[in-house]
Amino acid sequence: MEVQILKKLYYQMLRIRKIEEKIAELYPEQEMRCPIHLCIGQEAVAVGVCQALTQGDYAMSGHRAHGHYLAKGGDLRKMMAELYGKGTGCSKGKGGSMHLIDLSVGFLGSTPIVGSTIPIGVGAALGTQMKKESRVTTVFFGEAATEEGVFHESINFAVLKKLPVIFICENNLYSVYSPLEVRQPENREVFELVCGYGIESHKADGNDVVAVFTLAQKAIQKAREGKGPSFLEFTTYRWREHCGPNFDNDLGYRTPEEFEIWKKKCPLENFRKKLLNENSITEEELNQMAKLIDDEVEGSVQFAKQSPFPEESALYENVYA
Ligand SMILES: Cc1ncc(C[n+]2csc(CCOP(=O)(O)OP(=O)(O)O)c2C)c(N)n1
Repeated sequence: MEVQILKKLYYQMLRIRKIEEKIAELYPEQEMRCPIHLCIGQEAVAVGVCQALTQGDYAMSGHRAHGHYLAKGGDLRKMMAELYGKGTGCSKGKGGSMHLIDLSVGFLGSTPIVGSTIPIGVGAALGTQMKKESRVTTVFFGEAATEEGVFHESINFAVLKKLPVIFICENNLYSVYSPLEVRQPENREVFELVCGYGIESHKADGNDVVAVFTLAQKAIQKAREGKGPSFLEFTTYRWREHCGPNFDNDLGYRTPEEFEIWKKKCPLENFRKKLLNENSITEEELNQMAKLIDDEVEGSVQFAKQSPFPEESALYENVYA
């Protein structure tokens, strides 16, 4: 793989990690008043998939959307402003962390109702197919969304119509505090279950950004050629609590040992070592990247804090019900 792409993959992952760590650091100030679901530990899925998309392609997500929004080309300053509820935010300050949207980069939106963007993504793909556009739609969701009826209806319809849509399942093992064991029969893999619908389905290491990119690239190419949808399951792990900036390994629903095992599988750290070992990147370049990102993050926080709240007169604008 080209060194430029490898560097880009690392840069994008580091950017998401640093932004989210900054959010975690600032959240206790209580100036961001929306709930936040951090994707620290899961950066490789967002980056690997979005690197294989073009700007004209579409992406949708759910409550854990920061990484997907940014990897798809969303504007960091607008995202930060959104978290602070400001009028300069990507959803004009009315959405918060779980309602990010930027049509200019094909990010059609994210919503917190689990599984709810899956049929919307399928609808978007149907629209592009009818208009004979070459766009591909990707929908990101957690493994708990596959337990919603709408997921099954959506897959069936996408297969039936051969839609250019890729279902991206980030399997981080938990639905809030419920592990897979209490939700699914033993040894029943999601990616195998969906094969019954006749969809091409694969599972890969979601902490290996190159594996994600490679698999996504193939599925996207296939969809673009009109050969139908794919389901991709990526195993990964969220480091922080389900909702909020803290760590929750003391709650008892997952063990500190398990957390340590997954920390050793850090998608950034392992990729950084690999790039250094194969001389694809130098320490100096890594330092430059870190500096560039730190400056960008700092600028975005200042922008968000200094931006005004939406005007009262805007209360009913962009509201549909
Ligand atoms: C329809 C619906 N049911 C329940 C919830 C409450 N809820 C919010 S997040 C979540 C767990 C989601 O787990 P998963 O989809 O695997 O994503 P993760 O949080 O692990 O990234 C639940 C049950 C919800 N938001 N929507």
